Amino acid sequence: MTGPEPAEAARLLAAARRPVVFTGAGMSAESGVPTFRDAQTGLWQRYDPQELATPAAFRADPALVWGWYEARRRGVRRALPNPGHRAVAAIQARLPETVVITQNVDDLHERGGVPAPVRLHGSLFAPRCSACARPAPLPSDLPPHDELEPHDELEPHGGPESRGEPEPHDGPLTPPACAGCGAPVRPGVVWFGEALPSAALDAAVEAAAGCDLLLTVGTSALVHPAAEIPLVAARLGAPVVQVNPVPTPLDAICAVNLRGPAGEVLPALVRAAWPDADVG
Ligand code: BJW
Ligand code: ZN
Repeated sequence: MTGPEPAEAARLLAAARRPVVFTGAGMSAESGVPTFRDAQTGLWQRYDPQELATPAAFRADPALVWGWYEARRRGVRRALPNPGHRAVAAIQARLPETVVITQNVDDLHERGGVPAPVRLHGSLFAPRCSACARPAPLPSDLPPHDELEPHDELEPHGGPESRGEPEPHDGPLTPPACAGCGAPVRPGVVWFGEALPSAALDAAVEAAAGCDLLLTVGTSALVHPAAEIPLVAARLGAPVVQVNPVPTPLDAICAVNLRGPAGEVLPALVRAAWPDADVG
């Protein structure tokens, strides 16, 4: 990184004691996980959120919705954390009071070394009953990621899907029935019109209100209430540093805007803040 903006961001990070890292889909883009709203590649360019990401959509066609989320879950299983995820882990390793808040439903922060991110929009890996909310087991289509042999490890930038090859079982898939009440199991994510998990939202607001730096990475900041988290930090006087290749509605409140991909900007930022940092 060169120029005054990266140097200022590195100075703010080096001075922080309780940073918040707030992430969105762009954080995982370089791992091959599609974002939602990017032109050409975003999921909402190809799919209608009203038909896939609302409670009404699931009621209308549970197999369509379950099949789509299962295909995405399999895509995430093939993805690997990128250098940006590892840089976030390096920040938390350096500053143990760091709180990582993510809107992402993948598990790449965990696999990248952040054991317990605050999850505002749930997870692809926590299905539950659509009626009684009882947690349901994940369909056992593959061995757990930890048990993959090295030669089984799939490409970081997407597998067959990204090469345009058909996915096995892509398409509608009848969801399993809840072991308790028999109702269809649903993905454990937060759809439009649903409340965010209150413990996660409370933890996020508290962390943003108490932080001394908020680093927002790879989010369009269009989806509420998550998009308000950086605003809480800014309102209470914490500097906000944004990492995104393009402008967002947060630009105006940011002390520094670092235009670029997270997988390049974050490792450079960490190295600039702490020259001895291990960012892989
Ligand atoms: C890179 C990069 C690289 C690319 N490096 N960067 C106030 C105003 C207006 C509307 C509302 C409001 N309050 C609530 C609403 C309604 C609604 C909403 O916000 N709608 C707006 C879209 C208009 N919100 C809700 O419905 C929420 N619920 C709610 O409000 O409930 C109220 C309630 C209370 C009490 C009882 C009942 C109800 C729920 C929102 C749930 C969002 N769910 C989704 C889907 C999750 C499941 C799934 O995965 O399918 O969450 S939508 C989708 O958007 C997903 C994401 O987490 C979320 C945010 O997207 P994100 O992460 O910002 O991705 P993108 O694609 O938008 O942006 C990517 C960015 O990365 C871009 O900027 C790129 O440039 C950048 N990038 N490559 C760094 N390499
Ligand atoms: Zn049930």
